[in-house]
Amino acid sequence: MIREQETLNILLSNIARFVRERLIPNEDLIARTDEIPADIVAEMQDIGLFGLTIPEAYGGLELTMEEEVRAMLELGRASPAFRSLIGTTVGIGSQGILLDGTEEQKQRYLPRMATGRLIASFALTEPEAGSDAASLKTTAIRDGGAYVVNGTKRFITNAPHAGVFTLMARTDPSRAGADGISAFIVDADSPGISLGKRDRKMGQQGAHTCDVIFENCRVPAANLIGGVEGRGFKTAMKVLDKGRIHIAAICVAVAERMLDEALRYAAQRRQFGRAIGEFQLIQAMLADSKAEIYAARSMVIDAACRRDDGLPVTTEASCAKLFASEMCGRVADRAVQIFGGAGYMSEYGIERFYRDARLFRIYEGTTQIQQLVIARQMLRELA
Ligand code: COS
Repeated sequence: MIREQETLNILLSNIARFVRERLIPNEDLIARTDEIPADIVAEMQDIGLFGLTIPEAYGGLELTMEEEVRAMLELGRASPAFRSLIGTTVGIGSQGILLDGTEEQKQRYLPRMATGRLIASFALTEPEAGSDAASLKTTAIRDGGAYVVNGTKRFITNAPHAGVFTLMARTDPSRAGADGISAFIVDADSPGISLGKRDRKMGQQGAHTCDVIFENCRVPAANLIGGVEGRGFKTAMKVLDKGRIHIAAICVAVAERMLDEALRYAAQRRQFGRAIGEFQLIQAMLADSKAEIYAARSMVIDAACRRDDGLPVTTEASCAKLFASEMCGRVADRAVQIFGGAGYMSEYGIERFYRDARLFRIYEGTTQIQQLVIARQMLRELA
């Protein structure tokens, strides 16, 4: 639940101004250079964007889920690369520690994450374990006061900048599925960690991913999240429940931005003697987009409020992520269509959003995984 409307309004208007004045004007530069300039990163730190979800006791802003999605509905109006930079520290990289970590672990890591000086990444995916996360092969074998980690993690967002990884690894290789998996906090400068070269991607330039390779990397036993083996898969799933609501909010924000651009274009672009926005076939695309955005926005806020109420949200998070990401893809396609030939040209910027948005249907669980989660939950409830 929103705790203090007035404070939240100030935060939201600060983010909106930052998006308008600093991020949007730099989108093109970031797309060309594949780098977010250091001064913008510093401003993101100053506004507190890295600490949005971290409790006040550890130096963050302690936003509720509803407040977090409202913040993302603002931040997400700029290129998704900006959100990506804070996304893992605000979300999947820190939340495992927050949800299941010991007090000592929280005190050691969360305050530095809240300032944005320590970037957290989430290391679950592997070359042969993507959607089937429970089949991961990376091992963490106990050896005295440490675990020895071996394996490769793939497509790890923010790995090139990370100071710490939330790592899922198999502590019990005799158990093939989820039960043998544990979660660790691993300092990125630990001996035995190396990074692959940065992945070249279809879109979201400025957001960086790469492989993270562990070769006999010793992780102190004190860094086992919660101090208990075998709980890492559940930690990851709980983290993803929350992350999926966050991503759904970003999908809504990106769709709103694209629709704004398409609407403006339709109002000024003239063909056959009048603005193309006067043609009903263009209006249909605008109207369908508006209605679908409204539906997704309502879903996102509802799922967030349910989580704040302490209700289970696995189904709602997957529904919101599924619908919002697919909706965003449709809106991206229509926006390019409304722009016509200009939509295909880089200088108009809309093709960049079209490419950026394609990732939403894939990461933090593909559309097909969301379908599977939703249907399974329904069948489980019936039983
Ligand atoms: N919250 C808490 N616990 C959960 C959970 C959730 N959301 N989802 C599953 N679990 C628990 C289950 O209850 C089960 O525990 P028990 O055996 O004690 O009942 C355990 O975790 C294993 O779950 P399940 O049997 O459902 O695992 P599966 O391997 O069959 O499938 C899916 C799990 C497919 C849902 C999972 O692997 C997944 O989400 N994959 C996509 C991964 C992903 O999103 N990757 C993106 C990269 S990270 S950016």
